[in-house]
Amino acid sequence: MEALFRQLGYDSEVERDWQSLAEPGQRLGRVCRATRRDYTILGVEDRPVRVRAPGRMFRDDQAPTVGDWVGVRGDDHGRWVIACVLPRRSAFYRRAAGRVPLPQVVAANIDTLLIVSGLDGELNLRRLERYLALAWQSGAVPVFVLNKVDLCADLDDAKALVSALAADVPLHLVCGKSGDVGEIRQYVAEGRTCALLGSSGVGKSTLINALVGEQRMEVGEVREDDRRGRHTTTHRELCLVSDGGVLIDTPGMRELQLWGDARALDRVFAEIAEVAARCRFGDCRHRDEPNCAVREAVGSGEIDAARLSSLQELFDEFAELAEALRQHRNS
Ligand SMILES: Nc1nc2c(ncn2[C@@H]2O[C@H](COP(=O)(O)OP(=O)(O)OP(=O)(O)O)[C@@H](O)[C@H]2O)c(=O)[nH]1
Ligand SMILES: [Mg+2]
Ligand SMILES: [Zn+2]
Repeated sequence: MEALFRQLGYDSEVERDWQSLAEPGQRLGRVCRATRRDYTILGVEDRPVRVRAPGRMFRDDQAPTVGDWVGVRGDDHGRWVIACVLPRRSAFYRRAAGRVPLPQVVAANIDTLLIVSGLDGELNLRRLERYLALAWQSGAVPVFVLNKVDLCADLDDAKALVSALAADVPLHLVCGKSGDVGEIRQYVAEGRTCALLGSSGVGKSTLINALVGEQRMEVGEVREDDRRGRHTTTHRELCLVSDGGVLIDTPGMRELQLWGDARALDRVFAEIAEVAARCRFGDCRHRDEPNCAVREAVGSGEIDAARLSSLQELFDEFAELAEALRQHRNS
């Protein structure tokens, strides 16, 4: 059990949090799978156990997620139920579907976020910016992964496009199909947790299988019509790598609505934030304000116009979220 805990990432911080929360009879484990109110937990017994979370956790927005450390206790019927969730060290949130502004926590206690794209089609740079806006708020470190190098005619071009987007984010080109994933193995180590994020069909599960060295995750064909939402991976799942490390597979996310604070955009659009310091107004949105240094820089070619419109679009979405939250609180 001790080896399993180490592999799951148990360390002095988890130990300290657990000691301050644990009540007699409770046991500690880590959520490896979550579907609605059913959870699978590792570490409680010598095999994965199925547990339920009490309804109040969902009402209070305290629902556990994959990657969470949880305390479980036995109920009157001899079944395990989740009693508490340990504080999260990091968490990747997006806005849940629906009109009411609510967060959905995709995965918790992640060290590295592998944001995967497939090189079999056009790279969606605007979507990568959206991922980064959420990633920089998560507390985990984002890494870009371009998969399917075997299907790309111009790797240098793809590389240049993505590194121009974020010079401070590591970028790796891999081939899940042939198992050529050496570059990302550095993030998989004992006590470390990596989550793979990205659209359906980019090869997240294929990469996990290559890293684990066996067919642990189901892999499916790339679908022409992603809109029907038939993704191969349908739930989030944490899996252990035999020589150490934890990988979290996620279903392709079609909608990646923003959650959190617009300030995250300063980091995603660092080159614009730098020039914006010279705009006349501190809260300049670079639209029709006078003496706008950013619009001037777009005019001279110093700043890419597509980057500015992307920033403005994400900013508007954050503003809309803030307004929805305000109305929700007042209702
Ligand atoms: N040519 C090529 N195909 C790949 C590569 N990696 C994955 N694929 C294929 O891409 C398809 C989708 O792979 P998956 O691993 O199921 O993709 P996913 O990202 O997990 O998709 P969802 O689970 O739906 O989110 C499969 O047919 C894989 O065989 C690669 O490096 N090269
Ligand atoms: Mg998958
Ligand atoms: Zn401006």
